[in-house]
Amino acid sequence: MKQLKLEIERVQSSFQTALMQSNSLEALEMTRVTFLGRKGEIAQLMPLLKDLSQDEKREFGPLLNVLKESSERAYFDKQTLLQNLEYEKAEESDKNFDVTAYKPGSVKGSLHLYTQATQRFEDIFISLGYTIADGPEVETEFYNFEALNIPENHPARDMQDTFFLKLPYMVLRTHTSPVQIRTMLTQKPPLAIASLGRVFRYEATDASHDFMFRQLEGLVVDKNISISQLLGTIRLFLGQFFEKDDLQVRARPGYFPFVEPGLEIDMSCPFCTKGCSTCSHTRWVEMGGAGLVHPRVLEHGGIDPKEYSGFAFGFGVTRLIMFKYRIHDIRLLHSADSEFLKQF
Ligand code: FA5
Repeated sequence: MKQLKLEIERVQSSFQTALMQSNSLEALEMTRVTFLGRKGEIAQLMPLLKDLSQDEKREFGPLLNVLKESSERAYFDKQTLLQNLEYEKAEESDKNFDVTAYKPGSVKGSLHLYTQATQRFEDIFISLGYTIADGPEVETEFYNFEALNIPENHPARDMQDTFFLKLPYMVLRTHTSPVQIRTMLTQKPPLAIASLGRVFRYEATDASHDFMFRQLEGLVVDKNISISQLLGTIRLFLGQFFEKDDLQVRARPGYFPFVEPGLEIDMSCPFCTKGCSTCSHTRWVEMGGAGLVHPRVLEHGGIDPKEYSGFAFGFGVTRLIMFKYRIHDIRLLHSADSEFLKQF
C-alpha cells in the first residue's frame, strides 16, 4: 500500500521533470510515450489496483485517475506552447526569405504569345486614342445575335456555329461584336473602343481553326465616319503589329448583317512578294471582316443613325499571331507544350 503511494509520487515527479526537460516536439513525444502511452509508466500502475482491498481501491483509484488526467492536461499545455514557438520561429525565418534571390540555372517563365499580342494591340489602340472595352464570354443571344441585326431563324445565324448553354437565351459568344452593343448602350458618341477576348464556335478543329480562339474588335462612332478612315486605321494597326511600313490592305465586298457595306479585309502576305505556301501563292491573306455600322445596329445601341455613323472591324487575333510568328498549326498555340511556348 505504502509502496503504491510512493510509486505514484515517483511517477508524478519523474513525469514533471521529463516534461520540463522536453524542449522540442520530438522530445515531448518521447515523454508522452514513456508516461502516457499504452504501455507507459502510468498505465503500468493500473494493474496494481486489482490486488488491493475494496477500501484501498476507493482511496487509490481516484488518485491514479487524478495522476492520469493532470498529466495529460500538462502534456497538452506543453504541446501547445512548443507548437506556438515553432510557428513563431517559422514566421521569423519566412521574413528573411528573399523572393528576389536568383538561383543560377533556374528556368524563367515568359508571357504567353496571347498576352504579348494583347498588350501590343492595346498599346497600339491606346496610342490612337481608343479606350479598351471588355465583354462577357457567356453572352445573351440578344447581344450576340439580335442586337447585331441577326434575327432568330435568319440564315445568318448559321454563319457562326454556336455553343448553346442550358441557361435560357445564353450562348458562349461566337465573336467579340456584342461588345459593340454593350459599348454603345453605356457610352455616348463620339466613341472609339477596341476589345480583345476569347470567342467560341462549335467547329471541327484543323490547323487553322479551333473551337476557341481570340478576336480583336474595333468600333468608332462619330459624325461623318467613312470607309477610308476604316481602311486607314486597319492599315495602321496591322503595319504597327507586323512592324512593316509597306504592308498593304485590300477590301473585298463581304456580308456581315451588322455592317453595311460589309468588307472582307485581306493583307499583303507578310512573308513574300511573289507568292508562297502561306498565302497559297496569291500574295494576299484574309484577316477579318469590317464595314460601316448598320443603321439598325446603331439604333439598337441607342444612337441616332441620322446624326451619327460608325465603322467596325473584327480580326482573328489567333490568325494575326500565327502569321507574325510563323506558327503553322493553331493547336500548338493552344497547347501547354512548354518546348514550343518557350521559343517566344
Ligand atoms: C466575325 O466574327 C465578325 N464578328 C467580324 C466583324 C466585326 C465583321 C465587325 C464586321 C464588323 P468571322 O466569322 O469572319 O467574322 O471571323 C473573323 C475572323 O476570326 C476570321 O477572319 C478569322 O481570322 C477568325 N476565325 C474565324 N473562325 C475561326 C476559327 N474557328 N479558328 C480561328 N480563327 C477563326
